[in-house]
Amino acid sequence: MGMNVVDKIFTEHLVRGRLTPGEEIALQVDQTLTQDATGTMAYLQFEAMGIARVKTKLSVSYVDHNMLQTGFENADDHRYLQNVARKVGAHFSRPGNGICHQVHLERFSAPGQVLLGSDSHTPTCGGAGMIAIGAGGLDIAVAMAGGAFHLKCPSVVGVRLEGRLGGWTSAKDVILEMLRRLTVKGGVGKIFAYHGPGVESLDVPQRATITNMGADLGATTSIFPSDRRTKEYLEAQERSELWQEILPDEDAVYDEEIVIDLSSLEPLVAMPHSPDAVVRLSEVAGEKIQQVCVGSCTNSSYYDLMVVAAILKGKKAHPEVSFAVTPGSRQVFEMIAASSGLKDLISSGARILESACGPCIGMGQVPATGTLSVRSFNRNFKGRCGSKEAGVILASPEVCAMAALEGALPDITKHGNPPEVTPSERFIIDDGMIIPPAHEGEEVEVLRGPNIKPCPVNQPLPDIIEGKVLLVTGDNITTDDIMPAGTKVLPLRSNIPAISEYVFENLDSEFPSRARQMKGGIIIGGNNYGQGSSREHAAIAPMYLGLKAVITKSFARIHRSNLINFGILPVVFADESHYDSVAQGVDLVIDVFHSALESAKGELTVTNRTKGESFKGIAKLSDHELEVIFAGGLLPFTKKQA
Ligand code: MIC
Ligand code: SF4
Repeated sequence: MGMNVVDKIFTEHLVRGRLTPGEEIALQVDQTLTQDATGTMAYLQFEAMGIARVKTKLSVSYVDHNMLQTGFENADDHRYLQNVARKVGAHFSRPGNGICHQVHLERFSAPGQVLLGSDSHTPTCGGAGMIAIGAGGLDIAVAMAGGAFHLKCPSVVGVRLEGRLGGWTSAKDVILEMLRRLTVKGGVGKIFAYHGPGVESLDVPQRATITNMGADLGATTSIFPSDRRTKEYLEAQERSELWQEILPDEDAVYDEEIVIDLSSLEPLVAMPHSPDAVVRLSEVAGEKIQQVCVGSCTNSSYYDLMVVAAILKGKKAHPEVSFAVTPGSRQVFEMIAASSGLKDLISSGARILESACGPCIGMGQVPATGTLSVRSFNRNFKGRCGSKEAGVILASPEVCAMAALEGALPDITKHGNPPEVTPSERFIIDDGMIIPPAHEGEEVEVLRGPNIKPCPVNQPLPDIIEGKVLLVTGDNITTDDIMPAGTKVLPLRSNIPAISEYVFENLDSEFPSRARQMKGGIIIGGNNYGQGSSREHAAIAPMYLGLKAVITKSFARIHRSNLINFGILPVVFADESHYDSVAQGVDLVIDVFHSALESAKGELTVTNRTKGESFKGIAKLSDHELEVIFAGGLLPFTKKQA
C-alpha cells in the first residue's frame, strides 16, 4: 500500500504504538520552538525537571509576543529566556528578529523532521515538509528533556490541489476555502496532507500560509511534500544541505480525500468573529472598514509585503483608515528595506511596526469602538484584538491593501489586474540576532525578575471529584475566552497567581472570585471547548483557582492535553442532551475510581446532587494520559519517571 508523506515521517519517528487512527502513539521530536508568552513556563518546567541540557537536535526560544515593555515584566522575562536558553543549550532569537513561525521557517525548517512548538501555529513549518505540531509548554519541556510526544494517531486527509491560483486569489483563499467547507472544528484529530498537480504552483511561503492557518481548522497539523519548490526555498535561504525529497507514493492512500481546484477559487474573507465565518469578498464588498493590519505568522513573507507595497505604490491609504504593517521577520524587514517596498509602504501612510505578533494578539492597534478591522491574520475571535466592541475580518494581503485604499471591503473589479511581483530567489542571510547556546560546562547566570513565579503543581487525581458548577459555556469557547491575552494580561504569563485573576474575564469577570469562594469546582462546556491558542495558562490558571474537571460535548486537541498535563479531568457527555440539565451553581459528584477510568469505555457516573439525578460521562484516556493524570500532571509524572 502506497505511503503518503505523513506515513513516511511518522514511521521514522514512531517510538510507541501503531499508526492506526485513534490509537495512542509517541513520536520522537527533533526540534522544539517556544515563544516568550508560553516559553517562560516551558523553561521553568524544564528547569524543574532537573535536566542540565536539552536533548533535541535543535531547540529555539523566540521572543515575539510580549514585546510592549510598558512595565519591567516583559523585559525581565526576555532576560530570563535569553540566559536560560544559553545555559541549557537552546538558541535564542532576540526580540526584533521576528515571529517564531516565520523565522523558524526561514532559518531552521528541515524537511522530514518533527518539530514541536508551544504555539498553536507551529504547523507553519509543514509548508517545508516537516511534521510540525503545536502543544502546551509542558509538552515542549518534556521533548527538550528527550521525552517523546504522545498523541492520538490522527487520520490523514489528502487535500488534492488541482489547477493554479489566478487573478486576485492567493494562498490565503485556499485555507479560507478549507475553513468555509470544514469549520473551526473540522480538522480535530486530522492531518491535512496537500498533494496533487496544483502543489507545484505554490512556493514555500504560500504553502506555509496554508499550513499555518490549518491550526484554525483544529487540525493536528498540515503538511506539503518536500519537492523541487522546497529545495528552491532552502537554496534561497542558503540551507540546501537540509533538503531531502519527500513525496507521496503514486498510490498513496488517505483516510479521506478533499479536492480543491485552485483555478476556481475567488477572494474570500472571514467575517467577525470566527475564522470559519467565510464569505465571498464580492458578497460584502463596499462594507466600510476603519483599520487594516498586514502581518502575522500567516501572511508576512517578503512576497506578501511586496505585493501590498506594489498595490499601494504612489497612492495614499484612505483618510479614515488606520493602516499598520508588521513585517514577519527581520529578514523580511531588511529585504523590503533593500528594495523600494518599504519606501512605498511608508509613503502610503502605513504605520510600520516592529517584527512581532503585535495587533494579532491585542498588543497595540486596538480598533475604535464599533468599527471593523481587516487583517491578513488567522484569528478574529471576539475580544482578541483588545476590544469586544470591534470586529475583525480576515483576508489576504492583497485584499487588505485594496481595503486600505478604498476604506471599505474592496470591489476588486476597480483595481484592474494584480501587480507583478517576483518572489525573491535569494534572501538576506544574517543570523546575528540568534544567540547560540553556551558550551557545556560554561558558567551562565540565570536572572529572574520578581514577576517570575514557579509553576504550581496539582495533586494526584482523587477517587471522587466533588464541586459546584462554576460556569456553563456554549460551543467553540476559545482559550482567548478562558485566559485572555492583550497588553494588560500578557505580561503576567510568568506569574500564575497574578494571571489567574483574569480567567474568563471577557465572559464572566466574577469567575475568579466565585471559584475561590467555592473552593474550586467544575466547568460545563459545549462543543470544541478550548479551541485556538496552545496557551497552557488556560489550564494552569483555572487549576490554580481549584478547577478539578471539565465536562463538555467535545474538546479541542491541545486544550484537552493541557488539562490532563495539569491534572484536570476532561470528561465528555455520554449523551449530549444532559448538557441542558446542568446549570451553574449545582453540586456535582464525579466517581472517578481508577478502575472506571481504566476500563475500555472510560464511563463515569456524574451525580447532580442538587437535582437528585445522575448521568454518564466518558473520560477515555490513553494509558499514558492515565498515568499522567493519576500522578497529578505531566510534571510530577516526568519527575517520578526520572
Ligand atoms: C495565538 O495566536 O493565540 C498565540 C498567542 O500565538 C498562542 C500562544 C499564546 O497564547 O501564547 C497560540 O497560538 O498558541
Ligand atoms: Fe503571533 Fe498571531 Fe501568529 Fe499567534 S497567530 S503566533 S499571536 S502572529
